[in-house]
Amino acid sequence: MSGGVEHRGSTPAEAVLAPFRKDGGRALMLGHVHPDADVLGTLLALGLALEGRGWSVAYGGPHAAPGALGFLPGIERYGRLAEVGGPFDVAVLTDCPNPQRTEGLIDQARRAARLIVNIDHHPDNRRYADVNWLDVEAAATGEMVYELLEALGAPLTPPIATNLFTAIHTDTGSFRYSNVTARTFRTAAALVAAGAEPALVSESLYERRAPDALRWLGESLARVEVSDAGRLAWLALPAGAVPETFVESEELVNYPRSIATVRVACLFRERGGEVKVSLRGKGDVDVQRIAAQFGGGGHRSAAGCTVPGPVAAAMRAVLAAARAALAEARPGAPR
Ligand SMILES: [Mn+2]
Repeated sequence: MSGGVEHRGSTPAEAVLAPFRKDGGRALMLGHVHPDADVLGTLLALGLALEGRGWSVAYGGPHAAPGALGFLPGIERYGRLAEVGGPFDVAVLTDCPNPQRTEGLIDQARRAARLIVNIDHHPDNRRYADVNWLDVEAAATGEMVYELLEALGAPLTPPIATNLFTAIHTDTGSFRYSNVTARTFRTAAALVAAGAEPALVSESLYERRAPDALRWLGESLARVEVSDAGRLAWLALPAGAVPETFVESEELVNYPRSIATVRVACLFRERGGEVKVSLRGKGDVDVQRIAAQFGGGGHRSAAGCTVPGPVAAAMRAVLAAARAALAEARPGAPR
């Protein structure tokens, strides 16, 4: 799968720009499993920019967009794809480190598209495309697609700006995480100037809970456990404990993360025979290395994996790995 062009850094090279330079063409914007705002916002932003230049663009992936992101402009274009269709001049994957996260759609895309482009900020990206643009310094793929559209001279319409602003907003925890840089704010400022509305995005993301959601939140938070002198905290949700749609719409792992002394926070969600694990690190623990031990991936401070159930067995295995990571990490207060 390797052998394609690889470009690293914050500015797109000509090899990255060339596929999008012509006026008119056919493109596929291909998402991954359980799409979040970074993948959806970037696929929509790039797709809308191409549509503005006369392209015909198809959008979709193995799962539909979550209802909570229904406010993203153009989201009605995105849906679950059984087949990718085609033919396409180019198929684009954003924020997708591993092509297996398309659940097989990548294989159809390779047959249907003349060129596959991979745009991503994950350090563990597999470089699976014909053109691979990787910027591990970017807080979100949203920052990269902003640079791409600037380099192409594409107009930043309010719908495009809102998609990219939301992508950056969510991947930075509302501009709070350690991945935030001066560049993040410069990009966000340009997007707000172009029509993204920060208050509207925040309200759409965080203030649209159903009344029942607070009861489910209470049920969930009552399950938080803390150990290892406060350095390890987790929240385990056995199958059926709270509705799946509620869990999908909340970043529950942020609650154990919010404890002052915590350096590794975990969320365990049992469904089917599997347990989905979300990991967050504060300070000097690299949670990507914990996730990688179980076939998962992500970033230094935010990673995930899926391990076999039941939830008690998953917790034993992952918490043991987390304790080992804590023991290895430099002593000292969390940053
Ligand atoms: Mn991302």
